[in-house]
Amino acid sequence: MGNPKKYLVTSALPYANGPLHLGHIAGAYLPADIFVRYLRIKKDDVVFVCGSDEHGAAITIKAKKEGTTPQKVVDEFHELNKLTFEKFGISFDYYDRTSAEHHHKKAQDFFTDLNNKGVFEKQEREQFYDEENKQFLADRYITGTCPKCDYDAAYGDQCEKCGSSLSPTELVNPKSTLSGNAPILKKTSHWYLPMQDHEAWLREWIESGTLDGEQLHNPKDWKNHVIGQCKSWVDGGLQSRAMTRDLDWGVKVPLTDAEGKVLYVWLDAPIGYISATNKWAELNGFDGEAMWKDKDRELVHFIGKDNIVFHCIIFPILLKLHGEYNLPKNVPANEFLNLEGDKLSTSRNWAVWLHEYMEDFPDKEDELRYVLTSILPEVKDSEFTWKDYQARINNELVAILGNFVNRALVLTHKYFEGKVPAAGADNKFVSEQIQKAYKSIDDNIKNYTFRQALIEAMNVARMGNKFLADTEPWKLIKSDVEKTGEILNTSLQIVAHLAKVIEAFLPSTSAKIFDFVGLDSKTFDISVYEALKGGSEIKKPSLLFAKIEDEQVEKQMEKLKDNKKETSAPMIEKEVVVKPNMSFDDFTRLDLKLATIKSANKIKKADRLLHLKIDVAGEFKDVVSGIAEYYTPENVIGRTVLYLANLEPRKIRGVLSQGMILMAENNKGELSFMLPEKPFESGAEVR
Ligand code: B3M
Ligand code: ZN
Repeated sequence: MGNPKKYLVTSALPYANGPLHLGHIAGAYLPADIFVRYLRIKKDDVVFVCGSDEHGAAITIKAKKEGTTPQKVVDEFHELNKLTFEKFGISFDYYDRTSAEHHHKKAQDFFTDLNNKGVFEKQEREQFYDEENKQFLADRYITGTCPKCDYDAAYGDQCEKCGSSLSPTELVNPKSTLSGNAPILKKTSHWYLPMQDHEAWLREWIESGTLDGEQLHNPKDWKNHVIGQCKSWVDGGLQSRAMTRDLDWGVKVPLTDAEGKVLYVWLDAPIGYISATNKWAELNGFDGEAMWKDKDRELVHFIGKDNIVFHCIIFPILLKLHGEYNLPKNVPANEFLNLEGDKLSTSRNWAVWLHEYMEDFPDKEDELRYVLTSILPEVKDSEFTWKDYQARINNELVAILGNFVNRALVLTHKYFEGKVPAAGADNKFVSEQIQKAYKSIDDNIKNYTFRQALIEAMNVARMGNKFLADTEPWKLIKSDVEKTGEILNTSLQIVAHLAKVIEAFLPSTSAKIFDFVGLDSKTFDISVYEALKGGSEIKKPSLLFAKIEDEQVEKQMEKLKDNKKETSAPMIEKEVVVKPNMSFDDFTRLDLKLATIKSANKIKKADRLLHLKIDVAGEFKDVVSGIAEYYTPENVIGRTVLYLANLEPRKIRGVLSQGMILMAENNKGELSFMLPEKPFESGAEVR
């Protein structure tokens, strides 16, 4: 097995502003988990850390939108995501959170260290500012059209479509996500990282894997699309980038002349990897800092492609400037996972949420791990569909893996009372195939080609099925019991090794099979073909997988469609219904009253409109109201309603509409009247 190798593996810290969907899982978590589980099986020395990213505009915008505090948002989603990862079997050694005090301290120390080294330039520059909200607009507070790919919902620091790293002033048609207004420019001071000073060594490190004459990695081991992205940024010229922000949520800049400023979230979050390692180390009696500095420990970042610039350019610059810390040995970023023919989108709710999956399909985490691993977007975008989910489970997990294990075990019970029959001589081919499978799984996992690794593992089950089909022990039993026993012995050895080859991919299933055959995965020796000795007992198996029925996937597809929000431009400001404050004086200008609907009539050729006559303390008014899709005239006559009396009168379809009936509208666009809690006379004031 060789000397244990040392690894430090990270998965991107998910923003604690929402739940996890399958795109996240296929990007940065499942591949990392397979990799780590596999290294642990090989008895390598590996530490696997992650945590919630709890700072930045992703969080504060969400809090504003929900009318709550950033702390409440991160508390909710940190807990939910941590639990969901656990249920799904993502085996982090430590799941941290960046709001933790130890992280704030680490991030501040890191910043102070760099600042003392003089690496930042404090500069006063003009930045976008929302006058209505009195706030500087960085990162997700500003959107506009990406100057590189024309995507119309690029953020101020990054375009998530093409991955470009941007500064707000590069956006075409910039708009504040708070007010929707075009921003103005206003001066503010920040600490800038002159990234352009680092182009030369970055280019060398990316293209040849060398730094200061030392070979740190082989660029051939990196994915082409990762190197391609990095090269094009460096070739395009790097720019100085602000490492601080004018915000009140985040890690405070530890300087006296930095009142009201926090660290840029993309400075703070990657340092979270170090904080998490240190916390884990502290709890387990190790030295986390030493691990980050140990030249023999390989640092591997699993991320989605939209995070490449931060992990391959910005964080390496910071690590190198800090000194001593290792640079990543590899950053095997994945591309994007699409869903049922469309891009995954949180704002349009076009996603399969992992916590909902775990509720709808309890204990079926291995089924999802299998399907996702089979379609990981390793080198190009890929697609999840419920039909494919069903087909892969029914045709592969049930028909191949489950079927083989079940047949081998059931036949052993039927013919040999559940005892492993004696081995024959002729199993060289099978034993060679098993060793070949171990070898190619090893090659593929180390190459981050997990899809192929899983195919190689499943080939062991395929071989088992073919072996049974070729030898037909259910027929042979009638004429040759001894030979039948030998066939089942071979089949059971395949079952045992099958448990091992699938272990990193399907941990629960692997554990079940090990339990059936009475072996311990921890002491299992892959080099020994005869894993099961003749005469040893095996358990009666239960079924490993159940078929997924049509109704189950139809239900999921309906759920997706029902929950989909139609928005023409999937921009964040569609979600952000945050209106600027108004003065009390402004509020008192609203003349709000209760009114009673006396008559209602449809308006010709206007499907949405009703012409209402309302009684306001004995006075009759005409109002044209857009409620006809939800209410018939009969349904509204006699209702008491909330009425805005002093809206400028307006002629609508020939009727002079005097004011407006106020309705509540939910996010599906459904309407509801707002009725007084007790019967009140019309004309009562609403304040
Ligand atoms: N939270 C971005 C994301 O969730 C960010 C990753 C941080 S990794 C240090 O896509
Ligand atoms: Zn772009």
